[in-house]
Amino acid sequence: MGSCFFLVLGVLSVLAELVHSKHAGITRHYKFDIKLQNVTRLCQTKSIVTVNGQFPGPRIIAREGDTVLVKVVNHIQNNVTIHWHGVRQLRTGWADGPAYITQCPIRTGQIYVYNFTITGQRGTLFWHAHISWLRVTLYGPIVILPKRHIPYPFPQPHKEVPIIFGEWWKANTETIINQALQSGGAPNISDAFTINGLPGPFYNCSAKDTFKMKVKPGKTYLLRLINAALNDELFFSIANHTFTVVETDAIYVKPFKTRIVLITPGQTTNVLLKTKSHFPNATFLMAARPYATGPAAFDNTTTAGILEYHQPSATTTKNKLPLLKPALPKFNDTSFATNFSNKLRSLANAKFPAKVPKKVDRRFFFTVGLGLNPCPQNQTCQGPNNTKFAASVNNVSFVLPNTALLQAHFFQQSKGVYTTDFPANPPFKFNYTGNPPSNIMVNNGAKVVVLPFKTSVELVMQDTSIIGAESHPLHLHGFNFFVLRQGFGNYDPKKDPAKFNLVDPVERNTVGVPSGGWVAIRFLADNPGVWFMHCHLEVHTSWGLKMAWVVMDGKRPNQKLPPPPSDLPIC
Ligand SMILES: *[C@@H]1O[C@H](CO)[C@@H](O)[C@H](O)[C@H]1NC(C)=O
Ligand SMILES: *[C@@H]1O[C@H](CO)[C@@H](O)[C@H](O)[C@H]1NC(C)=O
Ligand SMILES: *[C@@H]1O[C@H](CO)[C@@H](O)[C@H](O)[C@H]1NC(C)=O
Ligand SMILES: *[C@@H]1O[C@H](CO)[C@@H](O)[C@H](O)[C@H]1NC(C)=O
Ligand SMILES: *[C@@H]1O[C@H](CO)[C@@H](O)[C@H](O)[C@H]1NC(C)=O
Ligand SMILES: *[C@@H]1O[C@H](CO)[C@@H](O)[C@H](O)[C@H]1NC(C)=O
Ligand SMILES: *[C@@H]1O[C@H](CO)[C@@H](O)[C@H](O)[C@H]1NC(C)=O
Ligand SMILES: *[C@@H]1O[C@H](CO)[C@@H](O)[C@H](O)[C@H]1NC(C)=O
Ligand SMILES: *[C@@H]1O[C@H](CO)[C@@H](O)[C@H](O)[C@H]1NC(C)=O
Ligand SMILES: *[C@@H]1O[C@H](CO)[C@@H](O)[C@H](O)[C@H]1NC(C)=O
Ligand SMILES: *[C@@H]1O[C@H](CO)[C@@H](O)[C@H](O)[C@H]1NC(C)=O
Ligand SMILES: *[C@@H]1O[C@H](CO)[C@@H](O)[C@H](O)[C@H]1NC(C)=O
Ligand SMILES: [Cu+2]
Repeated sequence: MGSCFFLVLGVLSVLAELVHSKHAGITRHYKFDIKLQNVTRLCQTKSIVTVNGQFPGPRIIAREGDTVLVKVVNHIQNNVTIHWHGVRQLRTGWADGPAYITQCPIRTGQIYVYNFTITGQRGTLFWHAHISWLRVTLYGPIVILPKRHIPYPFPQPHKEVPIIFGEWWKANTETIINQALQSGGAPNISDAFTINGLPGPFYNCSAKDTFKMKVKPGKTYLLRLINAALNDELFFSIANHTFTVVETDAIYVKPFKTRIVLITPGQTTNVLLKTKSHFPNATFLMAARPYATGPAAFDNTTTAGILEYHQPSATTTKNKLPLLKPALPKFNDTSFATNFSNKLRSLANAKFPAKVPKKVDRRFFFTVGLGLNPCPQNQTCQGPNNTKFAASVNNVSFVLPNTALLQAHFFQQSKGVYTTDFPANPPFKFNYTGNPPSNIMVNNGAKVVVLPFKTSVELVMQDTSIIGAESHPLHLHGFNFFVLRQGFGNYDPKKDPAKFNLVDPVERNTVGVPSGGWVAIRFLADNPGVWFMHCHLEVHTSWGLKMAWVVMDGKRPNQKLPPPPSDLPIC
């Protein structure tokens, strides 16, 4: 399915690379046909939305400095957009993808060419649909290799293997989220998690749908881990093996060893896996299951794959080898999560400096968490006490407009689309991690923060215990940020800043706001456009845990957002 096409593309890319100077990047062309495909999982055949009939979708492979052109053709009845998650999109905000933020949807029969250059990033990212819940099956890896002749800052791996986690529902997920938003209740939880699209042996009728990674003894493999699940952070481990974490969100980190990785939706983590030096007398399971902190029910199942050693001499019979299972933390092991997050540090060396903003122009304090909306008068609702579930940032539950914010901004037609009064601080103070206030109703609207070009921003995000404390993986479009510190309870603006790490904080695009705690980040707003920020638990995004930053043009021509491409979809 399309593999021949991609092989041809690959050969053309290599040829182009040979004739091209080693400094400038090349242009890589992809075509994404959005179409339905019948797929069988968990004893059931289901029609799912795919790119080119593939599930998971095709890999985008590029080098740092390359331009990527993806022609997306929508052959299905749903509106579609694609987001290149973590790609900075320097002055190419029109190619970012979130529906009604940077573009109107690509409608049935329409075409849109995403055109962006990968600058200053190398590692693993991923692409996914960015409208409603279509990303449940519309996702795939983005592999960004270093520039030619530039080595990794770690041993060259024998092989590189993307491992992309997904979440699977037997029912139609568009029906599920539409039902939930209508009724006000929580959406139905998933039936399985997947590794490269396969649930693995712990589910009914699923043993044949198990990801197998064949390895040789004594080699180093680079696993490109991606969490593309909708609603669940995941613990991941391989029995009897240790990982060395070398990169997160396409930024190198100081290497450290761990048997278990925690990865939130929206995060990517590159790890080195050194295989055993001799053929072992066992087969090893790799497994992932949720880290779940919230009050709601969650999918408490385990997805698994197999790490299979290639036998040099076929003496032992494979089937008789014992199958070893990895030990994973308890579903609510927040101390593991905290220890793991605190180990992540930027390389912060001469080649890969950590450019932490040292001065701060604007400080923001955002509460993130759940809330409620009233039930419409003629309806009964399934949220608590006949209400509708909502979620908010500083008590604003974001409502998507019916045209794109970026167009409204660029053409100075914001009236009736968005307002610029997003609060820099919570509208009322309370003990955020203690007893919630009596009124937990949210405000609804499309409010943004406007930032002059190159504003240096410090943002503290504080979880609330409204309805229940919960870890929220917040994702920022258009920027990486530095994670200065995290803590529990209420952030203390007098004491906590003294403990900020301004030397080697990890740089990323998605960070878990700790359950019942806070996280402080900094970023430099040097990319003009409109940039979405939201919880990457899709259920919370649907409930309104999202907002946008409008970053104004700078004075110089190369500090301005160019006009939109001529094929940009309109509403
Ligand atoms: C999927 O299966 C259904 C029912 O068998 C069939 O009608 C449909 O044409 C199939 N779709 C595709 C894309 O193969
Ligand atoms: C992609 O964008 C660049 C400018 O950033 C432009 O020069 C080029 O023509 C565009 N390519 C296509 C196919 O639109
Ligand atoms: C969600 O779950 C409820 C309760 O089990 C069920 O009645 C409903 O049909 C489910 N929704 C979908 C879309 O499957
Ligand atoms: C598998 O099927 C059995 C028998 O139908 C059922 O009891 C069990 O709950 C199923 N397990 C899962 C994980 O779905
Ligand atoms: C795997 O780990 C277990 C527990 O640490 C140990 O008992 C066992 O010997 C190991 N097996 C192999 C083949 O490494
Ligand atoms: C391999 O393991 C099996 C089952 O645990 C055992 O019977 C066999 O003796 C082992 N072989 C070797 C060479 O260790
Ligand atoms: C999750 O499943 C495990 C068994 O796999 C069980 O021990 C545990 O109690 C379950 N936890 C919850 C919160 O359902
Ligand atoms: C984790 O969940 C268990 C119930 O399965 C509960 O007893 C325990 O207190 C929870 N731990 C934390 C840290 O919340
Ligand atoms: C409730 O009233 C609104 C406005 O009058 C109407 O559009 C909607 O269909 C009604 N919903 C139900 C469930 O009756
Ligand atoms: C629902 O109402 C009960 C009784 O008034 C109250 O104790 C509870 O906190 C309410 N739940 C929520 C989520 O507001
Ligand atoms: C906030 O609430 C928590 C949990 O109830 C409590 O331990 C803490 O002392 C409270 N903090 C303040 C400042 O009241
Ligand atoms: C697709 O998007 C357009 C523009 O926002 C909207 O008018 C239309 O109703 C949407 N169509 C569907 C099927 O959702
Ligand atoms: Cu969330």
